[in-house]
Amino acid sequence: MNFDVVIKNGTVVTSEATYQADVGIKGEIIAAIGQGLQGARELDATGKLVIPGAVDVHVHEQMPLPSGVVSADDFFTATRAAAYGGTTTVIDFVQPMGDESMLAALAARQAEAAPKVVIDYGLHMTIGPTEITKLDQVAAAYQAGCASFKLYMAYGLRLTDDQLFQALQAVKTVGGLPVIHAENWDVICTLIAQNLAAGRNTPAWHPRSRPALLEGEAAGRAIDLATYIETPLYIFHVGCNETVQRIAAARQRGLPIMGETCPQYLFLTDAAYDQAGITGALPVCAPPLRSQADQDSIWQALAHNTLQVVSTDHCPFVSADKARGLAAQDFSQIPGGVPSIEMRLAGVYQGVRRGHFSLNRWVEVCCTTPARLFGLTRKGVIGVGYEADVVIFDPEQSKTLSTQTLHENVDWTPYDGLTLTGWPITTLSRGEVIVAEGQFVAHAGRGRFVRRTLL
Ligand code: DUC
Ligand code: ZN
Repeated sequence: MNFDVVIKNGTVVTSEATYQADVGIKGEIIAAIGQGLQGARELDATGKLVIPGAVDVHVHEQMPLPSGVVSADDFFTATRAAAYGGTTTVIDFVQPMGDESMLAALAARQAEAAPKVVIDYGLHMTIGPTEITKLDQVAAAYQAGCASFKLYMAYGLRLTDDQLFQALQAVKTVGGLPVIHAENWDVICTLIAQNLAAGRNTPAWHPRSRPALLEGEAAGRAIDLATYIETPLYIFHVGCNETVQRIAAARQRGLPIMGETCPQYLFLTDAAYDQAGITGALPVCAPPLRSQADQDSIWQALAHNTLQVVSTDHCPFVSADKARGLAAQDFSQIPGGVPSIEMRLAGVYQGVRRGHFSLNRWVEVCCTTPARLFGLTRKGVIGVGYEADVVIFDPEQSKTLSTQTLHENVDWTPYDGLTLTGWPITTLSRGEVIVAEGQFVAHAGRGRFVRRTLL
């Protein structure tokens, strides 16, 4: 058999095994894995790792905030940066406004994404307070391919406990996966007000207004509601040991509770907020960065499968937008979010280099498990019949992160000066080379919406 593309002489790494083999691709599909394969185009991967395209299940592209500020990376620049970083599928969000139906909001979001996306994408459906009267639409959203539903316990989209309870019931009824932002919003609002009233208005007071203990409390409350309703629950952006402990306790009881962390919690700490001026404002995100002890706990939780996934919560705002919150002398007005979409795969690879976990676990948390949990049934695996989303990863190439070396559409990075060893050099999406030896060679609009269902 002659293949369209063969990746030759590489070390294939899956979530289960590591072995030398060629990967043969026909059209959009992996057609063979074996020795001595030949193809019209051959990519030499000698000395390199050949892994599934990475899956980032938590990104916010061109996301408008109520203040009118919009996150800086749009569907093109974010997915191009993702491709550079070895990510071949992202999942963003739909947020219905007012009395807009879930399906109308989905169609509008797809229309925004379609001309711009470079890689394949899915969408979570948001159930905010205005959707509590629309819970009869959850089935239609699921049928349309939004198999996961975002629930907030913070911000204007915050659901009260009774609303959260109803939303979890509705998602359970259709077999969807609820995903949750867990923080204690009432206490956060009180602490912000108290701190501002006392003149404590700098970014250093951002983490002090969002205590880890109460993030754990909120996660525990959500877990208890999900447990009572008998639905699985996936907890977003876990950055503190308190939430890790809640998830661990639930999993020890055999409950289907899952969690992700993000690179910012693996590489940064809350000391970043103590820096003067804009430097301390840039890394404002929620939940906030935590202590070194929390960071150590998160690496261990990934290693021991208390946390199953690393996503990014990629949501950068340019420094001028961050500066406006600072100028208002109110840390709570600094738009929250950091860029991580490009460095995630290489960042998590440092866990292999540092001895925290194996190559296979790295692939599991970045590629295979996110695909499996979120219904991307043909992605996240190097296997015959799967879509040929494949990355050639150079385990020895070092990259020092900066706005010059990254491709995100934002004028700062929280990882400035961080050197990572191991970097993706070539990325294929459904058999098409979209990044070749570090050069982006694809075009906007080639990505497809993936309709997801959970079996
Ligand atoms: N937290 C952030 O910091 N940004 C985007 C959304 C979120 O939950
Ligand atoms: Zn988010």
